[in-house]
Amino acid sequence: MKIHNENVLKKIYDHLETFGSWLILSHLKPDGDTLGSASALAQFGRDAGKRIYWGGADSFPPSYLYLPLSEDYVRLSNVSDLEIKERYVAVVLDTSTIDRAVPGLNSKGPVSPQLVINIDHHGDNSQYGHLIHVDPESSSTGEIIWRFFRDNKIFITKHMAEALYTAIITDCGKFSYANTSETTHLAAAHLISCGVEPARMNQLIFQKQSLSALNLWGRAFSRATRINERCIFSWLRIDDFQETTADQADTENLVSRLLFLKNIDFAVLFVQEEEQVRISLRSCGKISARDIAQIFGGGGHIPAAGCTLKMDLEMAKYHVLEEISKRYAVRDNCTE
Ligand SMILES: [Mn+2]
Repeated sequence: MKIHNENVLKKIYDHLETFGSWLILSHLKPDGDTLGSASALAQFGRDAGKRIYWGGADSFPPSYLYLPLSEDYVRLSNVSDLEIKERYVAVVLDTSTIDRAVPGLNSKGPVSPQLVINIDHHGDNSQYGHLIHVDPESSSTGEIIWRFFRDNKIFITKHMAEALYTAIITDCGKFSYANTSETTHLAAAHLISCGVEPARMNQLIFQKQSLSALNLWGRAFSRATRINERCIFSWLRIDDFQETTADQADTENLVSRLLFLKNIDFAVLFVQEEEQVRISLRSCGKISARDIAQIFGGGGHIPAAGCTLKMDLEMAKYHVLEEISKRYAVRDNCTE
């Protein structure tokens, strides 16, 4: 289904204009897309004379500190932490469900937002908020914000362009994932015309791995095991992080790297945390990563999804791998 978004983006602009204060929210475990989109929107708001607040439930990942206005980001346990007394709008970016944002958005207290705008590209977005724009055909929320600027004839400065470029290239795997479209490339081309230098951005975003992270990845790679001919999995224990002095953020993109293997179209990474296991799923074949994640209470996109299980590592592996094997068995029986 093709959703016609242009009018919604104009409506969002009109509503934003009526507020003097904006609270921009990024999702839990913030990634390049939610942060890059927020940085670009925050810059636009600030330049338009708005009072800008920017925050999220988790701390700001150090690797994205180059993003403009990152110094304004505040870690929030509740929207009311900021005690914003004036009328304000909350814009939630790249966040599929309200519980991945910041608690308190739905409250009706004196420091609650008057309007909640939900801008996202996750197909399983739960449609929360008063003004909703969900476009699963966009590679990234950054691509949607780029369209928002373009459709509303907003001038994109070099710094805004760098933030949007960050959002787009991190979510489309440098234009390599199935979500990459003609529009993704058009957006990137336009951002380059606004001053983005691709080689410099690549260096800022991707050429920054620490030796600790490299050692951690090495452990995951050395354990990589096939589930069947087309699926592969690996895992990391809490000890691995301690022994390599890597941290949880160092697992970003690791699971996608497992898909580089020949003839592999599904990859799973299990990361043990205190009392739970975080599971990242990636697919470039016919099995939906999101379908598997949803069985275990998670979500995401068809090619990239995740879930968290409150159990030990071995049990988590057992349950998730069994589900994947079942899916492949059913598919193979149907099609071959
Ligand atoms: Mn995204």
